[in-house]
Amino acid sequence: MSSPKPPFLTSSHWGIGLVDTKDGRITSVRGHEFDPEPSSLNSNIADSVNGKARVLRPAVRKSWLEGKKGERGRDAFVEVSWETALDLIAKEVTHLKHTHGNGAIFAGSYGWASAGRFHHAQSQLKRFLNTQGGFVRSEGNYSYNAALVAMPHIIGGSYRGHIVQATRWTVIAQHTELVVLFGGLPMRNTQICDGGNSKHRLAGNLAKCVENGVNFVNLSPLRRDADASLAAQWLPPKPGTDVAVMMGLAHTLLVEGLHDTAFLDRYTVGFDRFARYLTGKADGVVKDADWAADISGIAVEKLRELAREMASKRTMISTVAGLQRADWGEQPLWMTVTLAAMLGQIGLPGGGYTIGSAVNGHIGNISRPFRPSPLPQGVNPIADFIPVAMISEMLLNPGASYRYDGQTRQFPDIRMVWWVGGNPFHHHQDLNRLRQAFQRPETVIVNEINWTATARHADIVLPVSTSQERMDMGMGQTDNVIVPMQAAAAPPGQARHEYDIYTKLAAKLNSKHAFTEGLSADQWVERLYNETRDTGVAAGYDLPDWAAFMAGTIVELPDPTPDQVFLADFRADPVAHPRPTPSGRIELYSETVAGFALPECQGHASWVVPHDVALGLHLTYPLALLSGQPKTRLHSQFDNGALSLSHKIKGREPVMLNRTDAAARGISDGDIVEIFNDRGRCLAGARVSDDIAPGNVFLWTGAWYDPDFTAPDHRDRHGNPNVLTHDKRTSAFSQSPAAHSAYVQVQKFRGIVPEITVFKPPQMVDQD
Ligand SMILES: Nc1nc2c(c(=O)[nH]1)N[C@H]1C(S)=C(S)[C@@H](COP(=O)(O)OP(=O)(O)OC[C@H]3O[C@@H](n4cnc5c(=O)[nH]c(N)nc54)[C@H](O)[C@@H]3O)O[C@H]1N2
Ligand SMILES: Nc1nc2c(c(=O)[nH]1)N[C@H]1C(S)=C(S)[C@@H](COP(=O)(O)OP(=O)(O)OC[C@H]3O[C@@H](n4cnc5c(=O)[nH]c(N)nc54)[C@H](O)[C@@H]3O)O[C@H]1N2
Ligand SMILES: [Mo]
Repeated sequence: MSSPKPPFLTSSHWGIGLVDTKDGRITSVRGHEFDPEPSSLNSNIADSVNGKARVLRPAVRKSWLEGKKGERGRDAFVEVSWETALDLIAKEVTHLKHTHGNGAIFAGSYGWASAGRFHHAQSQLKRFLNTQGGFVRSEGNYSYNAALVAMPHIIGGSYRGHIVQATRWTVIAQHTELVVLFGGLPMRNTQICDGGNSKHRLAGNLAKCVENGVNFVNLSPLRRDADASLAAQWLPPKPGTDVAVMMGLAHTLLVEGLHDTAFLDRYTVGFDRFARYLTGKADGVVKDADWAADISGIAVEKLRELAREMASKRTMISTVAGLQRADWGEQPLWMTVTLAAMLGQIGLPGGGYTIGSAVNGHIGNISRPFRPSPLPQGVNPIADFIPVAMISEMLLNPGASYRYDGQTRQFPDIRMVWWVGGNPFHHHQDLNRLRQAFQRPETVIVNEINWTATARHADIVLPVSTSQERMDMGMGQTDNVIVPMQAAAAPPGQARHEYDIYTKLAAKLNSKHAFTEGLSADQWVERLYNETRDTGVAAGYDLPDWAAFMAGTIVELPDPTPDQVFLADFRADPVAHPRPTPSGRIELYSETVAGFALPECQGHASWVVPHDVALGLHLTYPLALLSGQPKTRLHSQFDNGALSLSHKIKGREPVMLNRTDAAARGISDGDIVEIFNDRGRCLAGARVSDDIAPGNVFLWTGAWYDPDFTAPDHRDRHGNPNVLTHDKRTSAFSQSPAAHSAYVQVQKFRGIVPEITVFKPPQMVDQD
């Protein structure tokens, strides 16, 4: 096979990239002409992979190395050889297996890692640990966990399947008159898709909607959660009140006889139970438009008008996943389905609902005709798992019991945590609590590209390559292309491919053949491609052979379902195509869920007041904190890259606040502010705007957590919202992350603005 020449092809969660190099170093990554609207996130890569924060050598926390406790996150590190680092790990794994068993190893290791089918960080770690007797895993994700647990009870089947089957925007452009957006349709979020987003199509599809006169209503605290081109009517609800808004709409439909009783009778169960609740017969509270207006702050006439308009037009309801990353996040899901069922347009072209419209750029835009082969992970002999967002809870409460999806379960007693391809000190809620939790295990191992806060909280840090530095094959979760990924540069310093790390470790632990099956990394990529090609050829597609593929072509496959309408088959014939629920129908009331006997979850959509409001914390901390996804990067990845840095204000992450809230606090655009509540505090840079409704602040996620241990509450210098969010999760129904429900106060920061330290490595010392 001829070796590829620059620019090298690569693939990332935000799209295909062309990598330029000079003297063996990556100098820039740009979009590919294949994509008409390439994401600008590529421009973060070059500076970051060459940045000061890069982990260049294996390192061990000094106290841990000396057998002392110390404090994770504060201690200095000692750089060691690979041989020493791997010997230490082999010794720990052996010790744990013999003393506590593999059930004491947690390798849930949640996170997005990088694109590429073979060098997928979590798959590599899990395959290795499965050759060693297994590990405790985590179940679900931070993106849409409440939907993963709740939707099978409500409409049946897997929620992952539902988003792949979402009604296409091209169908909406043709058939829909009104799109009602709960949480908007933030274009910043549609830049990405897990595993690859090779062609960005949403903007083009939305332009068709506009051309055809589709109307949009944006119910979100952020005006620009609906692109300006949509000319959407903006009705900002108070965060966490969408269920009340939807109930107010539902009540108007009901009392004005605008609901579709024929649809409800034929396709759903339990509407009577819900109606008794809606009208107050069940609990004495009438959930009418006045009630909803009071709770949400949206004018009552607007709600009544909107309900009537929705009933009179072909209406698509779109609810963002962000709404379920909030207190009682299962409820907006159930209420979206209930409202759509009352309108009776589910399964009609351009009618019904989509949940999670902007959770990635493919939803409603494209899917793929067949699945590529993943790296097989082997069999995990340990059955135990935790719901993904219970990491702190688990580490702080070994042996304690908890509820989840109707079950009562027990936490394992974890002694070792191994994290790869994820950044819990970015993604988890209540970082001060996570810091406490991370002091508990005997050993923490982190494989990282950069000295993230998570790496700084480890005992052993292993430096790894990035996807631009290795050969792989890219094919996203729903992408219809296969991308040859070429190694553009060698990993710097002593960074290595994770496959090579586990190969060495497996040799020390007598499982080398089980791990490698005798193949090198590149031979594995070839095997996965050939398996994928076989699947494709069997399905009737023409795919190049391995050598031709790797020599540099992007393979595009046809869209299997361009005219897809969600639940069309169920609507056409509910007997032939029943839903996989106990009744075979949409369950507006679920006996199963009612049987969980959870106080705030009654078996139908219910309104529950968010925690910080119920506790009265919003009286002291009056601003609702929204912490959606960043426009300038993927989560925390490449936060030290050019695009991400260019949006910072004096090095701090921007926080958007309304002009009146800023004026009331003497804050001007560009000021450094302190955001705080009972859980923590951080600095950020003020962006004063009319595009956010009063009473809210928006601090997107992903600024690398940079605690200042000399400041109150270990104040974060940088602007990571998770020092402010709570770790109570949505509810005992699904135990999902509930980041969007925090209340905060903001003040102008009058102290000396500290330097950001997290973009440099931690202190390195010699061993005593
Ligand atoms: N407040 C708040 N918090 C949130 C959210 C929110 O809306 N609000 N959203 C949540 C959501 S939806 C998500 S998905 C999570 C995302 O949380 P994460 O997925 O944890 O975030 P990333 O920054 O993508 O973390 C990936 C890490 O893997 C590293 N990495 C990349 N490639 C490799 C590799 O090949 N090997 C190894 N070993 N490491 C690699 C990167 O350097 C990075 O540190 O955040 C959640 N947190
Ligand atoms: N550029 C970029 N794109 C990304 C990501 C990234 O890190 N960077 N992450 C990806 C991932 S992993 C995920 S899961 C998705 C997340 O996709 P979403 O879940 O759609 O994203 P969020 O940004 O959390 O929320 C969307 C909007 O909901 C609004 N909102 C929040 N709370 C409320 C509320 O109570 N009521 C109403 N009506 N609106 C509310 C906020 O204004 C926010 O802008 O994004 C993906 N896309
Ligand atoms: Mo996510």
